[in-house]
Amino acid sequence: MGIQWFPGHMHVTKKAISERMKEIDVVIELLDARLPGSSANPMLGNMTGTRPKLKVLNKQDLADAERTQAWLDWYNGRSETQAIGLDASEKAPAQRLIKACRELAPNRSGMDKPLRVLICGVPNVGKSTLMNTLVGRKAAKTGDEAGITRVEQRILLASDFYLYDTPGMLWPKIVVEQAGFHLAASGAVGRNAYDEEETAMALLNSIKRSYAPLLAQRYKIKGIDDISLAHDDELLTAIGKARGAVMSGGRVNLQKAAEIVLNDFRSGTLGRMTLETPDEFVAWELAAEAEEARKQAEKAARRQAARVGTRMADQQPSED
Ligand SMILES: Nc1nc2c(ncn2[C@@H]2O[C@H](COP(=O)(O)OP(=O)(O)OP(=O)(O)O)[C@@H](O)[C@H]2O)c(=O)[nH]1
Ligand SMILES: [Mg+2]
Repeated sequence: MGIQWFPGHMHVTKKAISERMKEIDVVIELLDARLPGSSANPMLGNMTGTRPKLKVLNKQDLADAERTQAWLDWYNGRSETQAIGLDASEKAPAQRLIKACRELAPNRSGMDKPLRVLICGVPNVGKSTLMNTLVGRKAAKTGDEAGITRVEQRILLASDFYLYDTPGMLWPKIVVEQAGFHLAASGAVGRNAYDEEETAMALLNSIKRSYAPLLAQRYKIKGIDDISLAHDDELLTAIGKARGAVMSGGRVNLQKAAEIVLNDFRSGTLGRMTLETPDEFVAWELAAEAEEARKQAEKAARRQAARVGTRMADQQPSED
């Protein structure tokens, strides 16, 4: 079933955003540039309707620059979206964002028709940090943890420019299994909703495909000839050994090894990397949809068989 996290407060946020949408002119969806497919909310299209949308690939400083460009080209190649890359703490690029918003709703300006922009995105992606950079002061609370912002907050950027910061939100069913792991690895999922060993292994699986040399460099792994072909548990064990995460008796402490890998990825210590390409993500989505359709068909067939069974039982002559 993969990782799922849609606690009650996200349900409340979803309702609040849908309600607020009536008076919003532009929607900014902040994506994590290290996982631009996995961090895109599939419900957002329905929630925002025809409003202009801007996808912002944030935490660009932690992502692979070449892949960020590939994702920007991919999003910008679709008629319904516009995308730009950003590092939420940098002032100058943030100004580009303000300009882009104004261009998306040129009819909104002046105090009687202020431009109203809503910022949304998965937990911990940097929404409040971006708000603070845009207004030039610490107006919203930030923190390296999912679920810092609890209620919507409106900030005046100028007398005719309102910004709404919203609490981080995921969606009720994450159908792409890799997306759940990538989100958890990035810090977008509450700590009790995922297993760290399993997530670290899934993360290593994504990293080793494209960034095996960075793993070799960071962990000085011994005993594995080709990291890109290693099994995920073998890799995690080797990392644990290399980093001294060993218990009495010599067994590797996989939990500790997993924490090391997750922390190194989150902080950027492992190097700049992007876990997915547009082509990979589209293929995962198609595979997940096909699997979902197969399950639904199986369920329908089971229901049909049960109905036929009941009908036949009803038609049997009674024994007495
Ligand atoms: N490296 C890097 N870190 C960032 C960037 N933007 C935000 N962060 C960090 O990411 C963490 C989360 O930032 P917040 O602004 O609190 O994220 P949020 O999206 O408001 O999170 P919630 O309110 O929990 O949904 C903080 O530790 C920030 O310092 C960025 O562009 N680059
Ligand atoms: Mg926040």
